[in-house]
This record gives sequence, C-alpha cells and structure tokens, in this order.
Amino acid sequence: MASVSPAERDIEEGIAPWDGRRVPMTLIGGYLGSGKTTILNDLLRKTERPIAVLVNDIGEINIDVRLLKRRSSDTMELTDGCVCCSMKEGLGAALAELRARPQPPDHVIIELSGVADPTQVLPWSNSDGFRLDGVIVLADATGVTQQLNDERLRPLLERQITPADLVVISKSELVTSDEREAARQAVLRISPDMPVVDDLDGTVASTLLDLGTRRARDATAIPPPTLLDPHQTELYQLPRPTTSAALMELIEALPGDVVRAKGIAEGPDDSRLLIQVVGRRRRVMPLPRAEDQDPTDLVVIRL
Ligand SMILES: Nc1nc2c(ncn2[C@@H]2O[C@H](COP(=O)(O)OP(=O)(O)OP(=O)(O)O)[C@@H](O)[C@H]2O)c(=O)[nH]1
Ligand SMILES: [Mg+2]
Ligand SMILES: [Zn+2]
Repeated sequence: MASVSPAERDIEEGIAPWDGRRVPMTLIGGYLGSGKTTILNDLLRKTERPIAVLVNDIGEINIDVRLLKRRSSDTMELTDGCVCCSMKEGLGAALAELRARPQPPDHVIIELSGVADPTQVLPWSNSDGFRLDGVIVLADATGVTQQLNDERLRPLLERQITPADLVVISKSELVTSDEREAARQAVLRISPDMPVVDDLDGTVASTLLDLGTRRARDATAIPPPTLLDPHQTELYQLPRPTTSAALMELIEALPGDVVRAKGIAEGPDDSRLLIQVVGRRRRVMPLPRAEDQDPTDLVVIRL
C-alpha cells in the first residue's frame, strides 16, 4: 500500500465514511421477552448478506449476544445499560467503530433493550454513514394486552409502539384468534394507522429488512428521555453443574414479580442449559454447545 502523508490522511478522515454511502439501519424494539432476539435470529438465518448486528441487553451479562446463531466480528454487544438512556455513548462508540471499517456492511440491525424508547435512538440512525430503514416493534400476543393495562408499563409500551413503522404481534401461535385480535386492537388504540402483522406463517422475518421507511421524522421533536423503566435487575448465582429438573424447580420458585429472567447454566457433562422466563412461561432447554459459551449467572428482572 502506498504510504499516505499526514496531510492527505487528515483529508481522508474528514470525508464521510464509505464515499458518502449510507447503510440502512433497522431498529428492533419491544418489551422484555417479546421475541426480539428470536426474530433477529430468524432473519439472520434467512440471509447471507453481511449484516452488522448490535445487541443491547440491560443486565450485567449480555445473554442475547450468546444466543445469536451467526456470531461474528459483525456482532457487537451493548451491555449493562439501556441504549436509549444510560448506554447512548456506548451506541455512539459502536457506530464509530463500524464507520472506521473500510467496507460498509449491507445493513445494520440494532436490537434495543426491552425497556428502550426507539425514538431516543433515531438520531443515530441518521448519523454519518447510516440511514434509517425502519423501526420494527414486537408486541407479545401472550402479554401485550395485560401489559397495556398495567399502569406501571403502559407509558413505556406506548413510547415503544408509537414510533414503529411496523408492529409484529409475536408468539401468535400461542393464543386464540380472539386474543390475537385483542392484541392487534390494543396496538391500534395507541396508533390507529399502524401496520400490524402477526408471525403466524413464519415469513415475517424476511420482510423486516428494506422497509424503506418514508415516514418524516423531525429530529428536533425528540423528547428528552424520561425514566420509564420501572424494573429492577438482579443477578442470581446458578448451581454448577446442575440439571434441567433442578433448574425448573429453581425458576418455578422465582418470586411472582419476575417478568423476565434468562441465563446459561452448566448442565451434566459440561453441557449447557438455557433458561428462559417470560412472565408465567418458564423454560429450560439444552443449548447447542458453541465455543466460548461459558455458563452465566441468571439475569432476573422484576417489576
Ligand atoms: N412460542 C413462541 N415463543 C417465542 C416466540 N418468540 C419468542 N419466543 C420465546 O420467548 C422467549 C423470549 O424470546 P426472546 O427472543 O429472547 O425475547 P427478547 O425480546 O429478545 O427478550 P429480551 O431481549 O430479554 O427483552 C424465548 O423463550 C423465546 O423462545 C414465538 O413466536 N413463539
Ligand atoms: Mg433479546
Ligand atoms: Zn433507555
């Protein structure tokens, strides 16, 4: 490579990245446990495109990033804080790191934390090198109606749903068609013109990129972040090694105010067991063994 004099290098650095090209960015939001990582994985499984992924998990441990099937140098984690408030600088730094790469990714997807207000992140989606492609917000068919009736959660969920370009009713197959329709109506009461789809036929993930949102967004109209997060996050130590049965017993005994818990435990013969708790749904599943998959504590979020 030809050597570059400092003067020339300075000029290079002054140019927007990638010859002024703007990489489309998709934000995936929605309440805790609504299915953001699941749909993201689905999407990554269905495309070969080089996609940069940023995953924000509010606990001290980023479980989600360990669950992404396609982990690579293009996966970045934003841990121990919410990207819309306490982790804003972390997001800025991650995007700066992307910008510094010689080759742009095809697309950037950010999984927001389950308590994030997507509006707060919009300014980054139109920063140098990026343009907003769309805001997808998941609404959990098994929980959204009840969550919207909970005074502690309603303001947060309204803030999450309002800026969406598309709302996906997740976990549709777990409810009756009446419940699904109730979830859809609950979303429409907040945003009457919102496009709302469900994930019943398994094709929704492939429609999430290239939404090409045309919605006008006034960056000056972004309200200051308010502390909408009514939750407390704790870490519970897990026994090592342990068994599915013991873990089931442990999570069944979690206090009733636990809305979300997740962790990776050490099972028999150095296997891994994934714990997933969303409200009353509590599951322990064997996890295909990946490299560097160290067991974690259990991240527990209480309301
Ligand atoms: N049956 C069913 N389960 C789902 C679906 N989507 C997600 N889940 C389950 O719901 C739990 C939470 O899913 P995640 O994808 O981790 O949810 P999340 O929104 O990323 O959660 P946080 O990042 O912690 O806010 C997991 O046990 C998933 O397997 C779905 O469409 N159907
Ligand atoms: Mg997630
Ligand atoms: Zn936040």
